[in-house]
Amino acid sequence: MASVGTCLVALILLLRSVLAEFRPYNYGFDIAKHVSKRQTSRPLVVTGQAAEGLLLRQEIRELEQDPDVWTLYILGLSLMQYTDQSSPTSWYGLTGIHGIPHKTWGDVGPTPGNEKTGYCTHSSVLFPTWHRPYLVLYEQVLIDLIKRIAALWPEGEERDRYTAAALRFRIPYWDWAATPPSGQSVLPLSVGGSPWVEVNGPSGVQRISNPLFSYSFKPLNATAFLQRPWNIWTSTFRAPTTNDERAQSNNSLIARNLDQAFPSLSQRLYILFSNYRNYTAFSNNAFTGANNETYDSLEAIHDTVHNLAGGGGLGQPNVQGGHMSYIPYSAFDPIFFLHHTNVDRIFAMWQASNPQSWVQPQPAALSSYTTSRGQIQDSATALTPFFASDDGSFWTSDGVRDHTIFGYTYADLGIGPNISRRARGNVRKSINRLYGASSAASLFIKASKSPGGAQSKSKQLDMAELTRSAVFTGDRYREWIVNIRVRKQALPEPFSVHLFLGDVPADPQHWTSARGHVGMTGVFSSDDVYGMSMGRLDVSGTVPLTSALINKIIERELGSLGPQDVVKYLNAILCRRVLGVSGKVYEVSKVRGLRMDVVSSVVRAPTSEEELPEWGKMERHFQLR
Ligand SMILES: *[C@@H]1O[C@H](CO)[C@@H](O)[C@H](O)[C@H]1NC(C)=O
Ligand SMILES: *[C@@H]1O[C@H](CO)[C@@H](O)[C@H](O)[C@H]1NC(C)=O
Ligand SMILES: *[C@@H]1O[C@H](CO)[C@@H](O)[C@H](O)[C@H]1NC(C)=O
Ligand SMILES: *[C@@H]1O[C@H](CO)[C@@H](O)[C@H](O)[C@H]1NC(C)=O
Ligand SMILES: *[C@@H]1O[C@H](CO)[C@@H](O)[C@H](O)[C@H]1NC(C)=O
Ligand SMILES: [Cu+2]
Repeated sequence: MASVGTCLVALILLLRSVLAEFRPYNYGFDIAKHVSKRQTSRPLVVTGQAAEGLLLRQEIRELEQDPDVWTLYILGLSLMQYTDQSSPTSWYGLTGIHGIPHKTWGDVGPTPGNEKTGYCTHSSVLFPTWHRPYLVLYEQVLIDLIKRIAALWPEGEERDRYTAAALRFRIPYWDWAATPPSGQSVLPLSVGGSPWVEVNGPSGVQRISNPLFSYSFKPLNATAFLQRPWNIWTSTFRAPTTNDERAQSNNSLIARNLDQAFPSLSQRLYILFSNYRNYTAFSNNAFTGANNETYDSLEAIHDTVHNLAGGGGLGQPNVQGGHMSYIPYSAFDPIFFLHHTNVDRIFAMWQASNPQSWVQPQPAALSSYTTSRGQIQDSATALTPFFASDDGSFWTSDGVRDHTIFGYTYADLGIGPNISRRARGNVRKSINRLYGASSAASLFIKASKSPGGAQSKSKQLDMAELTRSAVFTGDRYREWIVNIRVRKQALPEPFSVHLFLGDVPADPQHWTSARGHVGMTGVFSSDDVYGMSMGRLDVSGTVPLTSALINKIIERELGSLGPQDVVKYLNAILCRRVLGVSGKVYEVSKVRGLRMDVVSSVVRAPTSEEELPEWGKMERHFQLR
């Protein structure tokens, strides 16, 4: 009897946790229905929260330190996900703006020929600016839900607390390039740790499905989801374990890969902030030929994170990537907005450092719902479907240039709308602190702060002393980069290019953990089924080599960062691989338009935290074959 009883208890517990995966918070009445009824069909104007003051969008781990705000965030997301899919402000309605289901939002119809794609703009000068009002719209809807939820607590001290907390909320960002707190992964536990979460609410503590872990379609519209497995997967996945209905997310795999990737992402950001002064080059990954000194971009770095967050082919053999790895499906995964809020933050930081450079007219490289390839896009192009006012006008890049008009900012900028010299100093400090660690520049800043002596106990300083003469000549050193350029649609699936110094394991599952893995860049392409006309577009990205080379100097495998040593060394040892997000390894010579060059530039190291490295002209050394 006892064992039957134990089994029963175990069964009930199991059932409970399975059910919890598909359970919203129970308010005691059908709140989701209530919410969708109140949402009217007139165009929703993107206003932001300026009327309520300027607040910080915080890093997700920081937001979690404010338990009341965090509770409301989880409840708000959950409610949005359980709001009827036909509502334009439901999770499905908002995330569906980006790609699939290729549906008109807010009565903003398609231009002829572009019915079979989404509104998002990629490989375009509008990439950073289009996503800005998109995030504001999502933030605004979420804040509205949060305020309503706070009002549902019975009158009293608790309700007052939550009502006050609702006024402190702005959407968080996820910094995938900063060193995570000690003992933690780059992937926050709140996002990848568990499919369910215990949360307080107006009816007490309940266990609900974790709205940051995945989104479950309610229900899945298999007609709108054009291909397998999208039309059988009823929720979003990261590094799915199978291609069929039994799929589950493997977040530990995502976490492992992000932990191995962040030093490279961090170097790329550091270079982006110090050497990219032209908005056109900074903003997007289209390779035009005019930008051949600057192969990287905010978008290319962002693509790499998409690739990794979906699984990127680095998981189980023959299993494809999850939603984040594919443009048309990526926005459904709750990590999408966390990622893009960080992209917006990097954009704002870059703007503060480069206040003069802005959107210049460029032909669109891809089609979107309201844009045809080749159409000229400029700073006054409508960012559809984001209404700026009741009269039906849309936001433009010029209109969203100053993000503070929407009532949010980021701590890295210092609070306040003024992009002043002080703000620029703050930004540079943040950049050095968060992303400078893996750069030779940081060794120089540290070394010049404490020249030798007692403090040089830190490992990094010792390394600095050891490698100083091999790396620096005065305050100059040489940065090494691999420039990568490829046809966006080179392969039938999104893919990534990986670089290694030395041996490459046969199984891609072991690539990122291989000793010689230097970095990767992701190409976020998509099939012609998704109507973006990627046909002839070339895109570019980079993999920085400098910190890997400095490690080789420390290991005494390499003499110096000088071209006479490095070129010979790289020629002998640098290997590349191309990996589809399905886990398929492609023969490099068969990847259309793939060209990779090793380049370098002499850089002047900064002497204080308020400066960034100054880059010289890019020199091309050799092409990888
Ligand atoms: C499902 O998707 C199809 C194709 O996009 C669409 O015509 C149909 O209205 C959708 N069904 C629902 C219930 O939204
Ligand atoms: C998830 O990925 C990890 C790391 O690659 C692997 O060890 C583990 O077996 C995977 N889990 C599942 C359920 O496939
Ligand atoms: C920025 O780059 C674009 C495209 O390469 C070019 O047309 C423009 O002149 C550049 N702007 C400046 C200020 O150099
Ligand atoms: C950029 O293009 C010019 C002209 O084709 C060439 O001379 C130069 O080496 C290129 N620079 C790089 C970094 O590839
Ligand atoms: C903004 O910056 C300008 C130029 O540095 C300065 O003159 C002005 O006083 C600043 N305004 C505020 C509100 O800080
Ligand atoms: Cu994206």
